[in-house]
Amino acid sequence: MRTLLIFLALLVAVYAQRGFEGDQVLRITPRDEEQARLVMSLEDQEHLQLDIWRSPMKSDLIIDIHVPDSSLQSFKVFLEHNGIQYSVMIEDLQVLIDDEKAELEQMTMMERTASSFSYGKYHTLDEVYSWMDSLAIEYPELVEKQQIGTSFEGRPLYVLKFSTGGTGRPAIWIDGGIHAREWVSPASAIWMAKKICTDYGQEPFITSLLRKMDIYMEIVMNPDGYVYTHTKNRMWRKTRSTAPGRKCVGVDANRNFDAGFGGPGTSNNPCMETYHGPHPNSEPEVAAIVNFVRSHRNIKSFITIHSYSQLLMFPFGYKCVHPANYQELEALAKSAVSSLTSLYGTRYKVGSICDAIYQASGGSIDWTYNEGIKYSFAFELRDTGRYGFMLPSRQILPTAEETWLAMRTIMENSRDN
Ligand code: BHK
Ligand code: ZN
Repeated sequence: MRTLLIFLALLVAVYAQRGFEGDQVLRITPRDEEQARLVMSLEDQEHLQLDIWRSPMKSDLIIDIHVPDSSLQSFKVFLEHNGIQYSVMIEDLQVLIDDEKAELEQMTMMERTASSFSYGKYHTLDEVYSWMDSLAIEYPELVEKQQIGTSFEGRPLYVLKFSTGGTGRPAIWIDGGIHAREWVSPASAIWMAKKICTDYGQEPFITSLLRKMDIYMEIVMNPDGYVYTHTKNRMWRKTRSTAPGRKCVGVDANRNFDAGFGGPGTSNNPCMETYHGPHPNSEPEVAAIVNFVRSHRNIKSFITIHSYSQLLMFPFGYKCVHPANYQELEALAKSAVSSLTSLYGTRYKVGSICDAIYQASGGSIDWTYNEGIKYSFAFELRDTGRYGFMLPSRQILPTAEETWLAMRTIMENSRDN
């Protein structure tokens, strides 16, 4: 009997999804840097299990923080005791997760019979990977799926190559899903991939661009993490790598590149969300990009897609120094964002990573910039915090459409320079 109970308990532990019942996301508005520091210092209190969704930025000190039900009381008491203002942004995180899950599992009759794909919904990794095959079959002259590596857990890392032929053409790189929980990033990249296909031969911009350049899209940069957000913990950010003697799982892939590795804005604690990993490129998902970029040698523009905060950023993040072509990057970013805003009025901020948010080392675009890719950009898509990482699927299409306008501006510019 006892062994049976232990066995059942283990079974539950292995298969259960992490629950977020009663968890809240609070928006904290510190009065000054002192208060912001005080709140941020609580992240080290591991028993509180605080999960920072948005760190204080240069422009405003707002902190969004996911607080588990178990520490909610004491955390609110702490804030009130210290006179720190906050509001509840998400009342019960599990409610949003349940809604999203129900929607994900509900497939319309049309999708089932026509095996078509809903661009306005979130999808599992399996669905994304079979959609890639369908796209390559539907547009054989334009799209090719290539494997650039293997994830820590053994999943293939795929890029879609959009090309009309030629050899050694200059190229544009776009990646999504480096952080697992930022679901609108791969969802938008999927829509953009389809957009490229349907517009080619119809619309002058993309048609002429693809006569000169190739586009590579890695839709899900961190597939292990992505699967984990679907099966175990919706709020997972990092990779899923482990190492002997390491207490916690995963590395922040956007701290693992060789640009100021281990510097400000990273953690050497493997249990933290910004853990930089044991050494640069330790993550196979990062090493795959590094090898790809190095061997391609002719990438003009490298664009990485995150969420959330509505920002368009460029180097540097590991140091607070402006890059040589700062003026040009800033002007280009402003023009890209004004095009984005023209569609639905969504407002973005632009700037170097350090100016726009905070110092953060080991990020992909700092490394690519230092490798000579002068048009290296990072998007933070919708929203500004109402839903954060739980952006409802009804916002996927408008997000993708507006982002595409900014993307076009950047691509056009890197083509002509
Ligand atoms: C983006 C690109 C380069 C450096 C930092 C960032 C901000 C990003 C991060 O890595 O901390 C914030 C984030 O995940 C939410 O998308
Ligand atoms: Zn991110």
